[in-house]
Amino acid sequence: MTTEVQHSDITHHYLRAKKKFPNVWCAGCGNGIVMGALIRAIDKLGLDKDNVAIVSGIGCSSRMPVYMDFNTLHTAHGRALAFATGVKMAKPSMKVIVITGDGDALAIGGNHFIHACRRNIDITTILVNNRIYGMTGGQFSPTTTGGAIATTAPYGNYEKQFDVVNLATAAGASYVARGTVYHVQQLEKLIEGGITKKGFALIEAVSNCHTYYGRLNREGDAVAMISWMKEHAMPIQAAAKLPPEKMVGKFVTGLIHETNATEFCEEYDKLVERLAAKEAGK
Ligand SMILES: Cc1ncc(C[n+]2csc(CCOP(=O)(O)OP(=O)(O)O)c2C)c(N)n1
Ligand code: SF4
Repeated sequence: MTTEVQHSDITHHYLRAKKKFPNVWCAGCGNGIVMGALIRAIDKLGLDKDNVAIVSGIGCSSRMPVYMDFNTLHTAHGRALAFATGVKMAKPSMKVIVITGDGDALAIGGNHFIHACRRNIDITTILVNNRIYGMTGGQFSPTTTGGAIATTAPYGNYEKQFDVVNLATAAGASYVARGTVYHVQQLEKLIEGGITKKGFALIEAVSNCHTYYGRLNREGDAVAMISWMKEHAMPIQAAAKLPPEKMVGKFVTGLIHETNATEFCEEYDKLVERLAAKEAGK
């Protein structure tokens, strides 16, 4: 933890405040809330800035590493996890954090996503789920709610949506959580847990794109969309006590799945050791 920095200055200490601001996000976008939660989680864990790499693809949420003063890679759309895997393999001691959108991670990057979970590589992924392509003007994504309007679904989206946490759990991730930009302290804690977990960690951050999703679906402005999260999120402990009919229309938040499984970089190191020993005739 930085001792010379006052709590109120924490975010600025970790931002490229003089070079990269003002930011591109619409006023009220959840992306800034997620970025603040990530910064506070990193500060709380006392991580050395030089030992953190933040990687993203392309999208509004994927702009985050541009603003943050760490080792950062703003890569190609959908390819954040492929680049992050390379960073982690080259420097396993580094904390590698991926910021991605629902389109970036689950559409063009869907294959990278499931295989990163399957490999259980020690990367923390924060998937900002605003249920739409924000940056390119509101096209539907793999998490757009069935029936919802998007610029590419003017009569309503007839595709089924992914449940991100179920997908990550089934694919083999070690730590799977869901938070929202309303429940910011919980989100911060979930991110902290993901960073400290050995193996692949997925934190879905339910966020708002009022500019496209909210406007097209008459869900209102940022305040209305974030208030909706307050009304419809149910902590996993409370959800477990409720009958199914009380959960209709609600979604579960918190740490949803955690397991200890072999981690990719460690398995790779063991293989290298084994082959080196064999070559040395041991
Ligand atoms: C290879 C490639 N295909 C498509 C695009 C166009 N593109 C840029 S951002 C984006 C979608 C972003 O949506 P999402 O990942 O959900 O992030 P958000 O903007 O909503 O945060 C697309 C399709 C691109 N930049 N590169
Ligand atoms: S377009 Fe949507 S996701 Fe992008 S900055 Fe604006 S509100 Fe946020």
